[in-house]
This record gives sequence, structure tokens and C-alpha cells, in this order.
Amino acid sequence: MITSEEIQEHNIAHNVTHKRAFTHIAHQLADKGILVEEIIKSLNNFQVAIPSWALGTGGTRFGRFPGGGEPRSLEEKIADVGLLHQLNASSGAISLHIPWDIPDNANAIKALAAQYNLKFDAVNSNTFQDQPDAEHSYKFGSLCHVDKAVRNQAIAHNKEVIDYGVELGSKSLTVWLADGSTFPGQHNFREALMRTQDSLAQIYSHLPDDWTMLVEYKPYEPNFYSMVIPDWGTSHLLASSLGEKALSLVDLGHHLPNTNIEQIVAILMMQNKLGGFHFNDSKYGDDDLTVGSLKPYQLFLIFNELVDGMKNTKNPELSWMIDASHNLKDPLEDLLQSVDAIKIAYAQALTIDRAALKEAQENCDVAAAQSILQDAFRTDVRSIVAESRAQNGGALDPIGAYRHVNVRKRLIQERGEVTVSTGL
Ligand SMILES: [Mn+2]
Repeated sequence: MITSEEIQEHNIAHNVTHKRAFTHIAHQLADKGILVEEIIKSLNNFQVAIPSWALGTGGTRFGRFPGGGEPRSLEEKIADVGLLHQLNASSGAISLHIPWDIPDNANAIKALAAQYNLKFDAVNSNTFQDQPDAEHSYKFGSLCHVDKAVRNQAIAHNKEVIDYGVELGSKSLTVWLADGSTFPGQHNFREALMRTQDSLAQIYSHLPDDWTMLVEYKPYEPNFYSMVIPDWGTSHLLASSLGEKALSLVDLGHHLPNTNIEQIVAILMMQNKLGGFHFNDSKYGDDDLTVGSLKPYQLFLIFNELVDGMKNTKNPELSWMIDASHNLKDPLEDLLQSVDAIKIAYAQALTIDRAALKEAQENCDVAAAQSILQDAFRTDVRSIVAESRAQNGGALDPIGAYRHVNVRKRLIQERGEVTVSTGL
């Protein structure tokens, strides 16, 4: 869809402006004793997985306004992620949703992904919808259901998802439960949680040794009175009771407004129990907007904790993924913007003068501590992120390159104007 020559041509056209900005920031940081090469090294190793359900147009419960050229199959979804990875050199993994993306032939799918230099990130189970051939309904819950037969069906599904993941070389299962109650009295909270814990333990027993289980939480929606796993504390409780391979997963949109997410990150990492991240942005709830579009400072503060935690705790390696929906924008452009925002926040967090921050904290110098953080946040690191991309064969300006070669037009020519991607 896009050749490396086209990307190189684009980079050559932008190189003079880029080099000017990059040299400037490299000198600025060097004056502070920060080596830009070190930041680039960290960025080079940073990959954010793309979920298979984010490549098509998203909708709201009121309507959906599809664009053209959406991927029609798992193969085309892999091609789309491959294209993103080509442009930004940071989207080297795809996260599948089962049953939306069941691979018919795991070896062929694995080989196709390898052609695009893609790996398989966490596999995601789905017990929030009834499948056409299902014997039991999840209308009143899955792993928490009062009926053992329903729980068993949901447990078997999760085990099956693990088996698909094993075939693809994935290393973790993400469990997000829509389970909860919409009216007071509907659930016995304690019993619903106990049943969930028991069901998760059965799934956990099926995990291969080198796998992790990521337990996601969410305060409300689709149930509006209570969710069985509403918050990080409940997720942590479950992950701790299950064992070492179970970890908590933070989805940025799964918090009530104004929650201090960066503190949650710090607490979980202190316990070596943070497993991964689902990135998005929001104003009110689980809005699933482009990462960094509303609250880039919060994203930076989260990365401040992540950088500190990755250096100073024994927290396992984290799994990073975008979990967003694209109602208005071209999904591929939206994903490029999200990955870029994540890398910018990460790069900014790497420019924090940690020794000075530590000293300010030890001296209870509140004004200095704030200034140190904001100095890093206000540093324009975009050319460092661009440099890292270009060094890895990506585009200096991914969306610019994407538009310049008219990728969407090519996709529409190839796939058609009216295509609907499976998923959300
Ligand atoms: Mn999520």
C-alpha cells in the first residue's frame, strides 16, 4: 500500500526542517545533562499494540457513519496495522478480539503478520455479547452469573481464547467483564465477586507458564448501578488472589472523572502488579477519544510514574495498547495521532530531571517540584520522536506521508467504498 521509497522521498523533503529542530532540542537537553540518544534508544524499543477492532469506523449507540476502504477480514486488518507500523515504526503488534477475529489458519495468519513485522499482543475474550450459536445468554452476567452453566460457558470461552493465542504466539489474555447490576437489589455484591473470583481461577489454571492474565476494571457501563470489577482495588484484589501471572490493567477511560490515574499506576507498580495499559482520552466517561487530544498533561504525569516505576520497581514488562474508537476521523490517522501522543508523553517523561525532582521532594520544595515537571512537559520533543521514527524506517511526519500518497484512496479502490469492519 505504501513503499519504503515513498516514505524515504517524504523524509528527504522534510529533512532540513527536521534536522534544524532536532539539533536545537539535542543541544538544549545536552545543556541539562540529558543525552538525546538515550531517549531515542528508549523510544526505539517502545511498541504500542493496535487492537483489531479499532481499524474500522466506530459508532455511538445513536449511529455510525462509515468511511470507505475499511478492512473486511483479519488479513486486511493485519495489513492496516502493518501500514501503521511502516509509517510510525511503533505499532509492531496487533491485539485480537475473539470471536470477532478468529484465525481460520493460525500458521498462515502468523506468517502474514511476520511479513509486516508484527507480533500478536494480548488476546481479548468477549463475554459481553451473545454469540449466535451460544447455548446460554450473558444478559445477566458471565463469570459472575448465578447459573453455573452460564459461568462454565464463559470460562470455556476464555480458555478457548487462550488456545487461539497460544497458536499465534501471544503471551497474555485480557479479561474485561461487562458483568454488573443496573438496579439495586439485583446483585448480592459479595457473592457476585466470589463467583467471579472462582471463575477467573479456573481460567487462570489454563494459562501457560509464560503467560499473563490482565484483569481490566471499569466503574460503570454497560451496567449503571454496579460493576463486579469497578476499580483498580478490586482488580488488584483478584489479581493478587489468582497468583503471580495475574496483573491489573489500566484503561484510561475506565475511571470516574478526575480520578488520579497516575497515583493508581504508582500504587500498582509498587506491588509489581501493573500488567498493561489501554490508552485513550476522555472528558466525561469512557469516551474513547484520541490519546492526548484532551489531557496531554495527565498523560505526561502518568508517564512520569511509569518511567519511575520501570526503573525502580520489579514490575513485569508492560503491555501497551490503544483502546479507542474513531467516529469522525479516518481510523488510521487517528491511530497515528494516538501513538504519536503516547511517544511524546513518554519522551517528555524521559527528560525530567529526576535528581533535581528527588531533591525538591526531599526538601519539601513544592514550587521547585512543580517547575521541574512542567519544564519537562513544556519541552518540545516532537523532533526526537520523529528522529526515532526515521531511524527505524518510519516517516518523519506519518500523517503527512499517509496523506501525500493518498493511502485511503488506494484502500477504497482496493476494498470498496462500502465496507464494514467487524468489531465495534
Ligand atoms: Mn480497554
